Amino acid sequence: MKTKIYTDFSENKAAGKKSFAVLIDPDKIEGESSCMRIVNMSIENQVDYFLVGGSLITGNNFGHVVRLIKENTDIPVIIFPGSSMHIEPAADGILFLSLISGRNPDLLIGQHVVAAPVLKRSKLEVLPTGYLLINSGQQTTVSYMSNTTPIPHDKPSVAACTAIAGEMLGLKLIYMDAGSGAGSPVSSQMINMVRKAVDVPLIVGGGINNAHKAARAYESGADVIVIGNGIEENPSLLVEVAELTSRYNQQLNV
Ligand code: 1GP
Repeated sequence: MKTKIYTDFSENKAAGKKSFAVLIDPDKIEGESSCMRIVNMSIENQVDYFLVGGSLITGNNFGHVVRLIKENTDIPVIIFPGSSMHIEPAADGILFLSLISGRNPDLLIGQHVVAAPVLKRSKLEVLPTGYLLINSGQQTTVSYMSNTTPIPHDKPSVAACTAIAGEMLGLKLIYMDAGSGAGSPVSSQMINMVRKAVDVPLIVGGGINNAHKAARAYESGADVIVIGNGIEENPSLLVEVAELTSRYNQQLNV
């Protein structure tokens, strides 16, 4: 069983090193050239990971996008699945998401049963992940599609207890997501409380659309931040956040 991505996550967390993941939603890619533009910028700016996926993928280019990225870079490609249909063997790993903020059995264990035999046969690194949706003020695609109630943004203790339960169940990562294009990202207070509550690496995403919000997520305790929409709207954000991540990590060596 492959463990490289998880080993990197845990070693970086132990060293206080931050990582930056660029989310590519295949539905939002307009042709190979627009995908390659983000891929090339990510290579130049030493992005740490690609996440590929979305809660609703309507087109049929998911596999094509994963393979295109893999053919052009060694940056690890991790599937961020919206359902058990989103499996592409060419990727390096998959976030095996259990939506523990919700009470929809299909997303807690149902889809996983369908995906498990396929993943078992694949060479993908499976990353068991406790996925927490946080209310950002408006309904997001993922909260609608998952038919679950997100954790209220001003209830950090609910998020912390949910994360603790996930860790106790053996989940290896916690991903707090305000939802793609969220009006406001997960609050510093909530990230901070969850950070203190669990030892596993913490991924934070949703609504991080400027470098200031990215810095706040890192300072509050996120080990990995994920940005999708913000880069689609303003590609120079990729450069800014990559520089921020690098500055943050250089301080560790001082
Ligand atoms: C969404 O966390 C990801 O699930 C990224 O969100 O597209 O808002 O950056 P954004």
